[in-house]
Amino acid sequence: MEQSRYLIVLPTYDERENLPRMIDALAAVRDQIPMPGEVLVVDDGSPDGTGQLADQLAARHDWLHVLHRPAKQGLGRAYLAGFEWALQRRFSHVIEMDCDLSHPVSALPAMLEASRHADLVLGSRYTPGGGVAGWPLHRRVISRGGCTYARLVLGVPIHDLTGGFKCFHRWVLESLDLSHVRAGGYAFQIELTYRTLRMGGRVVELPITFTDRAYGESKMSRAIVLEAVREVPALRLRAVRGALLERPDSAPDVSLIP
Ligand SMILES: Nc1nc2c(ncn2[C@@H]2O[C@H](COP(=O)(O)OP(=O)(O)O)[C@@H](O)[C@H]2O)c(=O)[nH]1
Ligand SMILES: [Mg+2]
Repeated sequence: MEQSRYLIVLPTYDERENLPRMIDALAAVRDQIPMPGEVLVVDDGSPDGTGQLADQLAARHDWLHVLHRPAKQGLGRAYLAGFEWALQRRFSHVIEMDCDLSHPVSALPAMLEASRHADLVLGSRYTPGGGVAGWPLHRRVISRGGCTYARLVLGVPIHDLTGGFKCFHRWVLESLDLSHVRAGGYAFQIELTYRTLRMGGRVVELPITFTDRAYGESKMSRAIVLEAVREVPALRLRAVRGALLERPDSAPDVSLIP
């Protein structure tokens, strides 16, 4: 790939109030990011009209695109559709980011800078310097507990395994065999990071402060938490059985990428 170029994938479901704010913030930070890039909104037919609003915004910004999917299928499926879209085009880096302003847009330049020396950069709440603002106690406990549980069961030195702000090098997504990704919610994030590590990918945690959404509703549910509780040991088991792809020959030396 001759030039580095990022794609930010923004999954949306009923984010009418957040989307324009998010796009304004992304427009403002573009100049500070050390490579050119674009943004893809993946909307699952939001009843509140987020998809139509995204189309209107895309008419104003040539770097903004919209993928419409007919029904709500969960975060994981939306990301997989976004990854496929990215891999069909010439993007060298693919970023996951929530569209509720919880992930700091101001961290994007540092994230892409860090990606020069990593195959996967995680925006991390639980590494020194990171944090969470505005979450009630029960959400803090679920999130911290979930990360510790996953870290111990999988035996990996990662502090934030469930976060949804991360930057993949293209080769990682090309090598992961995305058709075999099972999980949909938090477990989706855990699965992708774990499989990247198993493949020999270099994973770096970049401290970020996560801020609870000011508008709209969280789509977190009991089912999403339970899926993670179930899927984490299942993932370890698949790894033990050799059912996860490890160390493909295709891994380039990322230090060669300018
Ligand atoms: N396209 C799509 N986006 C979703 C779906 N579920 C959640 N999202 C989006 O994923 C992001 C994170 O979801 P959110 O509810 O904020 O999760 P939380 O931060 O863990 O509470 C937000 O931008 C949501 O709009 C879904 O089923 N489809
Ligand atoms: Mg959120």
